[in-house]
Amino acid sequence: MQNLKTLLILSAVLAGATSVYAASHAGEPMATGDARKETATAAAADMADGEIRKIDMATKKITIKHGEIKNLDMPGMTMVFQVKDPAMLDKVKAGDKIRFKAEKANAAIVVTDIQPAR
Ligand SMILES: [Cu+2]
Repeated sequence: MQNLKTLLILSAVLAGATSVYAASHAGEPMATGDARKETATAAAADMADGEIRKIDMATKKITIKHGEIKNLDMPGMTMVFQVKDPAMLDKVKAGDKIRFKAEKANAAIVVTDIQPAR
């Protein structure tokens, strides 16, 4: 019975990840080939939920109240991130709900992708 429960939870998680992928990539051409598809799905699964608290154009930093960031093993919190490309800050504003990708780069954690949340 325990195994069945685990399987159901796992299925639900996988279904959720798949629908997030579909939603965030709507309008983009579908990747072709299994290898590319797996890479894209893994990247989507690395996206974390967040809400923008503050954008500092002068220092190119963004404050995000974020949920768990699985690829960084980080629980939810509010923190300041650097951004990979300052142009990313032009598309968003304080209060926006987003999905974003953050990666460790040297000693800093850098936001490498921001998408509007749906
Ligand atoms: Cu954090």
